[in-house]
Amino acid sequence: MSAWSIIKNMQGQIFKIHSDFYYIDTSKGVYEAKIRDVLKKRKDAIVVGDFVELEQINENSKQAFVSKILPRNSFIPRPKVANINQVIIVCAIKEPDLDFEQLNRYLAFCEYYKLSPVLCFNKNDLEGEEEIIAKIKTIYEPLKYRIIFTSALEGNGIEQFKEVLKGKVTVLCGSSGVGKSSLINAIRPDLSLRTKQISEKTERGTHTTRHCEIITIEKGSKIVDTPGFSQLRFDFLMPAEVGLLFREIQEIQDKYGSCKFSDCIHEHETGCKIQEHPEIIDETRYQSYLQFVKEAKEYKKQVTYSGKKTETRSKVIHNREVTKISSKKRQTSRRKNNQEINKELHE
Ligand SMILES: Nc1nc2c(ncn2[C@@H]2O[C@H](COP(=O)(O)OP(=O)(O)OP(=O)(O)O)[C@@H](O)[C@H]2O)c(=O)[nH]1
Ligand SMILES: [Mg+2]
Ligand SMILES: [Zn+2]
Repeated sequence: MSAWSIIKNMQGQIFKIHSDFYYIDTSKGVYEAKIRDVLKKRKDAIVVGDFVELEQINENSKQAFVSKILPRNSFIPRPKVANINQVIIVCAIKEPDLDFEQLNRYLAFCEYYKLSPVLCFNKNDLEGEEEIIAKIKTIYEPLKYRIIFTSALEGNGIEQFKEVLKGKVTVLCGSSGVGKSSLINAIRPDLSLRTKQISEKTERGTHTTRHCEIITIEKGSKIVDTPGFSQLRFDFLMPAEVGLLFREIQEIQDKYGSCKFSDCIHEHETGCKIQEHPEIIDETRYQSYLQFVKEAKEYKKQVTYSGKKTETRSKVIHNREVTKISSKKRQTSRRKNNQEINKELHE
């Protein structure tokens, strides 16, 4: 038996990936692992948060090989992370200026991936933004999103932030410089995560955090720090699906019935309930909606030309029937996808 032969199999969760090294949390502590050659082809398919099976090199070593990826409960592609059950969307009330469209984008993504979002408005120690705060409350409170205001710097709202994390695996999303790492440092100063120095300007495209990493806050609560990102686009679904990602659009239809045309995209069709009740949807939300529809139209055009619809590996919200792809078809294709990954991993 060679020194590299498998002693035993065990399971763990990847909490960090640095180039070819996978850091795995197991009941026996942290292991540093490489992936088996057969998995290399699928390297991109292995993400932080994945539960994996490990082959231990020998009893005393903390080095191992990842030999299998276990099925996921959830997955989001940007930031790439698996098995989370909550998203906190972090925005700053200023520095950088609050971008409502970006916020609506993150929210719609969460709805798409069926992950319950919490809105965290950070830097509320900065003064002179009462109007923004009032606007936030007017738009998002009626939508029943949980909202917290925090200051990572001065500590207000940090207890509430901690409360939200209890018992969950939470991913922090939000543009660069809004204070995601600073919020984690506020609840766990011992971690000393790298944050942008005050002297460094918050410029778009410069990221202080470079990798996703799962951090255990306390037993049962984990948080994923991620680099800021802003390139989310709705170019993977049909225009008629975008309305499913807006709670107020769903509410209007529940209250006043469906639009005249079943494929209504609430733009300028006749008999459109959304346009008949503009008081129910905030103007900035509606503008964001129209922008996302525009992106989805590009996708529709592509599909029409190529005749192929690329299936994404996620589910659409509220169990509503989605145009063209039935939920059953989605399920089989998701299952097939997982099977294919695992088959490839084992060949
Ligand atoms: N005034 C004020 N500044 C803050 C607050 N939180 C963070 N900052 C500052 O904002 C800057 C960016 O904070 P980071 O924590 O690095 O932001 P990030 O979201 O992790 O950024 P990336 O890692 O690039 O995605 C730093 O200079 C922080 O000191 C806050 O509550 N109030
Ligand atoms: Mg950071
Ligand atoms: Zn309509």
